[in-house]
Amino acid sequence: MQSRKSPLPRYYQLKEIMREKVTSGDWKPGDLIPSERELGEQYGISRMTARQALTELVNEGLFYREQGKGTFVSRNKITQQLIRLTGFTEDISARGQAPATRVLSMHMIPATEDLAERLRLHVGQPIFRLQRLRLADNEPLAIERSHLSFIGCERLLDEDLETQSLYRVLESRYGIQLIQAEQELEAGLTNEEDAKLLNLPIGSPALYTRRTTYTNRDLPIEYARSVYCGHKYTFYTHMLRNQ
Ligand code: 16G
Repeated sequence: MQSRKSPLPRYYQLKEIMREKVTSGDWKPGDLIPSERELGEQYGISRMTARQALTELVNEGLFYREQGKGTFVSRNKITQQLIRLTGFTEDISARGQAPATRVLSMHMIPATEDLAERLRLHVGQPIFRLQRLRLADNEPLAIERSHLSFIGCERLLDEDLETQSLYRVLESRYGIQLIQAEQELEAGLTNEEDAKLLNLPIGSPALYTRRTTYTNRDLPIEYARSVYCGHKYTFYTHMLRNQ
């Protein structure tokens, strides 16, 4: 460590050293950071101090942890713009990355009170429920839990939704025009199930979204609840002040 006499706390000094390694390109996105023990030995500090520095940089988003593997330098975040209504496949392809999907489950369920209200249905009406893990360049980014309702939506059970975009299937196969959506964003921490699917430690920062998408007849067609890895996503919006 540079100086024992420095008035700055030692974990803070280590944080700045590590930050500098990232800024200078010494440590690159995706690189494994030395362990607490290694940092402790290298800088003559305790493991606790090293842990505090690492944890703070994880919380700031500069590093992320992978369950059982260690701490890594974060990659540039994926930006989802919140201006045009686009789907996951379009967003990821627009970045030059390869989108992929793992269908975790799909089945018909009866509308609960909450879903019935969101999709303007009666309680008990059939809903197509689709749970997907979404990946970019083979890295898990999000879990999307979609609920769809339209006449004949049970035919979606026969679609291959691992290789096809849902928005494309709706538009080109079913002639459904997607016009607008409402979306809410909330910060949270991953629970055990989501952390496992996203390959993160339990309690990692995540962005929770709820999106309702409407057709040309202003009817809600999809209500999706999604979880995005906090360290991999930025949401972008552009605002105009009323003139
Ligand atoms: C987005 C939507 C999701 C939709 C998906 C379609 C959110 C919260 N979710 O990720 O509702 O199902 O795009 O993507 O933004 P796809 O066309 O690639 O299947």
